[in-house]
Amino acid sequence: MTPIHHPHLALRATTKPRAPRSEIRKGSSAIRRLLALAATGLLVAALHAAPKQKVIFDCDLAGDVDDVFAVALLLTSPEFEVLGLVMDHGDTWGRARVAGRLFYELGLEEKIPLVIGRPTPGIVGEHTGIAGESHQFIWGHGFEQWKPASTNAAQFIIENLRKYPNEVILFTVGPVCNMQDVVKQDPEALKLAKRVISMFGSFTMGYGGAGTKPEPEWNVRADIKAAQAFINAGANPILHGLDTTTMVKLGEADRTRLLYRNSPLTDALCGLYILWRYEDYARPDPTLFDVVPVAAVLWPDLVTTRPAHVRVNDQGMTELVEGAPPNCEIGVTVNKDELVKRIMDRYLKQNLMRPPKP
Ligand SMILES: [Ca+2]
Repeated sequence: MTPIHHPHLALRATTKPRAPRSEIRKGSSAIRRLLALAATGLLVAALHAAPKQKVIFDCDLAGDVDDVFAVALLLTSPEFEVLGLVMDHGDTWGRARVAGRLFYELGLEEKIPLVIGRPTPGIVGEHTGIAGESHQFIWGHGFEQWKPASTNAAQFIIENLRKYPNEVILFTVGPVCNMQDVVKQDPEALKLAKRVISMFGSFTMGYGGAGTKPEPEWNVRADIKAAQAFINAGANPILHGLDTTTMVKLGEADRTRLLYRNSPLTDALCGLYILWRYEDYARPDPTLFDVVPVAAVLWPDLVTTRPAHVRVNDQGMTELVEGAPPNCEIGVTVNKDELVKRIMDRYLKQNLMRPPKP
């Protein structure tokens, strides 16, 4: 909101009573300015009163560490009404236990449904048996004060998209096994989302960033058949692939700030981060892939996208078919430094906690 101590207004306040004509004209311009400010204030108030954006967040929490940073951004953003947090891919029950503890620590377990998707192997179609635990699962070991929603993931997503047509943003930031189930059960459902926005694909660069070749991105590679069903569902998703995510890192200075903040949310982020560091592939500065789709909704000025036609081939490559009618939008650029600055503000300035017992 525009500050009350606007320098021009302060100047007018000191104007002498017997003002010459030019000063009177300036005075009327000050009134106009005041009216404009009042109108701005009304606009800001109207924006605050606007209904929250309904979202469903489908993720593979406790796999890579970026999911929990994305969930933290969702939970610290008053712009959103989270209809449900949905677990996808691998050991979905183990993931849900981690999410359940996070909700409990923040006092959210009665407020946001925790929905469990179909458990799967690590790489669907290649591995057999359900995927094993990651080190972050330790954070949920022995924690039983959580309860999943009574519906399965596909039912939950279909029911909410049909209940609120064109109102819900559906985020997917894991392999899209649940989306495949949605498409099978109700081929029209995804089209009822206001927008489907995903961390998905690799269009002009690989995990190494600019100058590296596109490669099969994990959310595609982990279940290629599901990825093909998803991209062919006619939902016109926005896809933030490696091109706008792989360069978004959380450096040491920011991790130290999270550590010193010492709130339930930041402690959870730090605890899960340090468990994640035991993974073979983990490096000190985590890549915040999954944060980008959420940040792109909060702050559209930080990203650019363009229409594209994407085809998922049988090796998990997301190929751009130039000249074909668009079936999605893809992320093109991201302002990574400003994005990290803004998400850090959200993480540090929140005070989410369990309400004390009466
Ligand atoms: Ca993920």
